Amino acid sequence: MMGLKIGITCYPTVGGSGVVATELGKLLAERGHEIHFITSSMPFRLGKVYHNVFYHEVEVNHYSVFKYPPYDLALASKMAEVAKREKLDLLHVHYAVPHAVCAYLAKQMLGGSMKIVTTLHGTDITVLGYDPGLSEMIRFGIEASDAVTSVSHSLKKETLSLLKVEKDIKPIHNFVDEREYYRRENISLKQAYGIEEHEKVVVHISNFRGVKRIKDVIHTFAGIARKMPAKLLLIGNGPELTSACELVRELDIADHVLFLGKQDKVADLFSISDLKLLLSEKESFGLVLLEAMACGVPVIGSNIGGIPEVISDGETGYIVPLGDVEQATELASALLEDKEKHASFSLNAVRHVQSHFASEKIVSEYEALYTRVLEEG
Ligand code: GMT
Repeated sequence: MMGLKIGITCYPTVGGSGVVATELGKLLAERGHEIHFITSSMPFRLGKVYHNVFYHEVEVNHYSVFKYPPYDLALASKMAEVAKREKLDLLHVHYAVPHAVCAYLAKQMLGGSMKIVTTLHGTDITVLGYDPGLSEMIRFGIEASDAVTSVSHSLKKETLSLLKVEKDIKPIHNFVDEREYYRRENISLKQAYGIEEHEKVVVHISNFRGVKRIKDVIHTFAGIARKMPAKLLLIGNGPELTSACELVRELDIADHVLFLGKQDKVADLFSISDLKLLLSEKESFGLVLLEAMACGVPVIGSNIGGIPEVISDGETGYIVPLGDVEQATELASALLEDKEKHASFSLNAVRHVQSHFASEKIVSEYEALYTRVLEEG
């Protein structure tokens, strides 16, 4: 395929959508495309220098006439400027609002010929889509895009039924970079955290928003810790962190829970973990499940959103009804106690990621979509 010039806009510093957009940009660059990140700050996963990856910062001026600094207008203007100067073939934006709407504005500023690909990640639909003040705008952003993808079939279904859009939405699952996510031996890290060799390690990573139901994670772990020596790694930061600390104290399991805050090199932490819990009430995909499985960590997730598309129930982990802490505890304990079963789940998890979510496969799907959009003229 001929090298394309692609603009990418995402929220660069937080969350799975920023990770996916950045990783996609890196892998596209490695395949010979020229990538222009148009974002408010440097994408945090960029890692190294690429000769064909550029970063264009969106600067928002704080003029006193504006009560609210106009980020959306600054972004649209930067998109138009970069697209014109660099002769971009298309803009790939992550999130319908505001990014698809800004891209549409940039397109109009350029005379209407630039192509827009929009990827829906979840929060733009499953949270913002329910806000009557925003839903029309989200629908507009979707319809105005030349192609729209969703990170799961479930998100596509929810978008179609909630927003009644007519646009064809193509589900393209998320992926992980296999060069970063693999299991490595790291006994010294375990020791450094004061985790004994015989202790089981349960892990949860999120932005600690209400939708992640951290309390269910803590209650499930408390049940596990009553049955076997175990530690819980809580990784991340967010609004529910304080109440999570309180619950840990109330349940008298403070000696078993390590709050690690935000961490970048999570593959190292997955490599010392035996089980990952993601018991959210909303999750369009659950990228962390993929990251954990790629590192050979079996996962337990709730039966909502895109989670059942990621976990192979009874093979790479388990899917439990939302809020069913008892079932999660029972399945987790049984798996952690059964060495043979755990080893086979661990192997299945790695293989499942390789066969369904390989970066090669997923990036090719995006490339095919770009080609189609550009051929449509
Ligand atoms: O989960 C979050 O709160 C962050 C959010 C984001 O915008 O980064 O994640 C969404 O996109 C991820 C990448 O596609 C998905 O793996 C997450 O499931 C999705 N979050 C929700 O749907 C709540």
